[in-house]
Amino acid sequence: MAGNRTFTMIKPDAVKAGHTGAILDKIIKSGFKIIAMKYLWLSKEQAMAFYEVHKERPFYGELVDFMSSGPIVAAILEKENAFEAFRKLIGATNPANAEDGTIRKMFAKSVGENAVHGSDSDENAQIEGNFFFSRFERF
Ligand code: FUP
Repeated sequence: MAGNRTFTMIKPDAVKAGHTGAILDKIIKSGFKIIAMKYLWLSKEQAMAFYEVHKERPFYGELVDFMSSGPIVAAILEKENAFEAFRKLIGATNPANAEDGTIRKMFAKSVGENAVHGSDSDENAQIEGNFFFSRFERF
């Protein structure tokens, strides 16, 4: 089952720009089922904890500031080979390198403000989903 689930966030840039509905529509039409979802505003401390794996990277401070700059949508998604299928749907980290039709190509502004997050492994999908959702919030 773990291999069939991934975790995503619609980031503050995309929420602010009014793309939440269009992005959710694209996710659902691409065959992902929403297992859990919430709309929330991360504190700086929560963003720091979520991105702790990147704490030595030069962009960590900017990333934390950006991710706590406005509300986001967090969700657990289900589909066969979920994390790989979803990474394909969102496209490259830098939207300049993302393929046509991908979410980042359509909605992202830059490598920092790149509209969506998608887990990069089954293990991280589970860790990240658990960061946001209890078992009573999954359907
Ligand atoms: P991705 O898995 O595609 O989200 O990309 P990474 O795990 O490499 O990076 C995590 C987040 O850090 C990205 F979504 C945006 C941010 N980032 C930057 O701000 N600058 C960079 O050079 C690389 C990543």
